[in-house]
Amino acid sequence: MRHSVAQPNTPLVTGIYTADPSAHVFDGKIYVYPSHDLGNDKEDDGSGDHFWMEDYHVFSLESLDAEAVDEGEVLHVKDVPWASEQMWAPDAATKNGTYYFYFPAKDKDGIFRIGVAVGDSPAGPFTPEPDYMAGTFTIDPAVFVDDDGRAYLYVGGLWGGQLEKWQTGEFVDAPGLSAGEDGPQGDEPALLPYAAELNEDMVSLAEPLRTIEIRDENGEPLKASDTDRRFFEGSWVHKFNGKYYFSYSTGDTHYLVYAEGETPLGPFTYKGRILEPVLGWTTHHSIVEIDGTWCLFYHDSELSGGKTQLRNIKYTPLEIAEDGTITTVTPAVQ
Ligand code: FUB
Repeated sequence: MRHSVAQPNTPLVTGIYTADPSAHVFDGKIYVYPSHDLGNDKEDDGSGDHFWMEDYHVFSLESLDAEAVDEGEVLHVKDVPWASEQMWAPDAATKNGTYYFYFPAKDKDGIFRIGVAVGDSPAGPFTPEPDYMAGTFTIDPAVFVDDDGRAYLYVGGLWGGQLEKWQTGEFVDAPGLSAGEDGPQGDEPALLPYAAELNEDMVSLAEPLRTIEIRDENGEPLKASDTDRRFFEGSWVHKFNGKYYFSYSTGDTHYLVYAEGETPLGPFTYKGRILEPVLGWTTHHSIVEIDGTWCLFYHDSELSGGKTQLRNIKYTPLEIAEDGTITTVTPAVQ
């Protein structure tokens, strides 16, 4: 497998297509947990069916200018008893020397759920739990472990991520409607991501998933029509100078943005834009401090010449002011 020496704003991995990078420092080493894009020829109809993934590879880097080493396949859909397809954006966390790999996939009924797989090493392999995490739905799991050891799971995605289908608390399919038409419109409050604290075991929810509030500068919920700022997918949480920052993708307007809060579960107030649109439809990220440098890991479609379903992960240093304000990054390739 080919891999590259890491440089800012340059594909970290060139031998396979990768997306949705969740980066962490575990045991003094950088680990990146991305999706593995295989792609297919389906039209982009808003359902996300053109994002085709069957397995996960983990990449490790000794430093930000070292080679990204492919640690190999760490989990495959065929080894997950409850999953049928679409192993989308994952994340990982650790507690007491054990590593937990969180991933979404469609269950046998075509409903996105969140699974967890467990291993002894950050490089995997990971053994999946026999069933998905009870009470989970939708996509893009991100796990934040606070300084006190308490861990929180964040999930959610519009359109192909199925959030619109959970508005009643039950899964209600709305065939015939195209992307976004079955969600709130205009001045109605936008749909929100969900989160819950995890149990000490890291493989189950300590409470039902609940929505995370994202407010505007007047304390009002962001509106459905506010597509430059409302949540679409790709949750991430980082802590900076005692405050919590919930960041996400705005999807069809292609920004990465962030909101600030006093607790891990919010409420959060919209604060600004992290990344301008990249080449390709999606953008999805993680934010992590590495040896004193805050970094944004993200993806674009540079290697495939702009094919949205064939993406590559990158990183760029982030400038964060003392008050938590992030300087907006304009990608080198747009
Ligand atoms: O990679 C598949 C989906 O595309 C992810 O789950 C979304 O966040 C978007 O990047």
